[in-house]
Amino acid sequence: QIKPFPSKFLWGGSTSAYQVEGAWNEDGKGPSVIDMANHVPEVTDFKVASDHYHHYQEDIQLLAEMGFKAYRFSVSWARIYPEGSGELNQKGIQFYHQLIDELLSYNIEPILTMYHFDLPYALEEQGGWSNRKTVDAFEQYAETLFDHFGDRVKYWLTINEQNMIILHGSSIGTSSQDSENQQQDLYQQNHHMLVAQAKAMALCHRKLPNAKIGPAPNIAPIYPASSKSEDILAANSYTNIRNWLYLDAAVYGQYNHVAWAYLEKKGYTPVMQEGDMRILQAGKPDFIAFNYYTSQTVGESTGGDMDYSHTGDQHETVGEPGIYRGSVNENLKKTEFGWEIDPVGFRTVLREIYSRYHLPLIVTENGLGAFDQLEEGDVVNDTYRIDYLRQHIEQIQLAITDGVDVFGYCPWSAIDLVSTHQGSSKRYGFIYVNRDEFDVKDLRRIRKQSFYWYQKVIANNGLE
Ligand code: BGP
Repeated sequence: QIKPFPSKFLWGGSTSAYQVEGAWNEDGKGPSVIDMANHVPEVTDFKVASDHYHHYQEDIQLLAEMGFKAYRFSVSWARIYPEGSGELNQKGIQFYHQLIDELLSYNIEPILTMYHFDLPYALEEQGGWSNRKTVDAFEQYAETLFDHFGDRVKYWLTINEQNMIILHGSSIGTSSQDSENQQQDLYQQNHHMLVAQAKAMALCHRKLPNAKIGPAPNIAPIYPASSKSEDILAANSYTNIRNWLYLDAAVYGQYNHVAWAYLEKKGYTPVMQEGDMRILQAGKPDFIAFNYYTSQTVGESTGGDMDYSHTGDQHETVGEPGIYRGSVNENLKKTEFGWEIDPVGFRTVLREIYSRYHLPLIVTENGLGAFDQLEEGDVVNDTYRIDYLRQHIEQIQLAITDGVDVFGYCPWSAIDLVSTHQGSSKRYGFIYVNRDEFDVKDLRRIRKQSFYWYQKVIANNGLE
């Protein structure tokens, strides 16, 4: 007997500030690392994006029309603190006040990500996350958000995909500035983020007893490339390094021992200040949010060479000489962008996370990037997206039937926005935004087929 979705299930969708808002230098916003990064010339930059900053009312009205119960968005840190810390930008505060009020006027629950890749550039210039002072800046920023929005925002996410920032940081604007020991420096940044996150979680609980807060990593099930014991061991190593390092620190306030042994072996261990472990212990999450797109497959790596193998054109370059190497999973189909599609892996990972941490789960990203076609009469027939989402929603329901506590699903993305790596032709939304890679056109909003389909799913509290 398949269990139904819980009656208060948070059906929604996700975006992030730099990918959707545009208005990159308006109303006092400071530059972020994303704005200042060397941009690939072939794809859209983030200056205008979907211009949600000026269209948010229209956009939220459309989300309400779909029946959204929740909307997960991020606050641009550099809109609140143009210099990263110090002087507050009232216009930035004002914008998010309006956005939150607009959501609440439709009974849409705001789910607020505090930091989604777009570190204020002023902080980066002082060393970014390598500099311990960024922890203090984040704490000040977190407190400001709690003070201004804590009366209306119940669900808080700390850092989006911290594990991806560390494992693939160079493409997200937080690459290491220390050329001598880049990897050690990245794990130093990671440690600072863990401390910052724990402080924010503790502060949230002190200031807002009714609020709930959690981390939002990208979690994938890791498969061994074969049933060979060495491949299984490699998959286990990678799971600990990629997934549990981050969640163990967030939930248990401890470094995962397998990941720590790896850091020691490689000489990457972070320098800690006295009391850091107590800080990690003191800030605990109320739930785990995570993003899921695909699984990963790895086999053993015997080489000490830099043979960096990777999984085709999937966005992860996976490999650690002597430990694991990425491998293609021949059993899975791929998206137009080469990402393997694995709905069953979603159920596996929901089970894995829940059995490991016993905390309620919310999915904060999941979706399909594709080249959508705008047809005559403003039609976007994105049946491939409907298929992808349907298959994943089916697996959530099976996981719920397995006993996993899942309280929300916010696919990526609520509305078309600019992809982190591949411009605005790679679309994820339920709502089409009429723009090209370089021509922003009229930015008109168009309901895709998936919009009408998801509207029914929500109205039905699940699939037919
Ligand atoms: C996640 C990020 C999002 C989003 C998504 C899709 O890693 O949290 O910001 O970009 O991936 O990735 P892409 O835009 O590269 O297709």
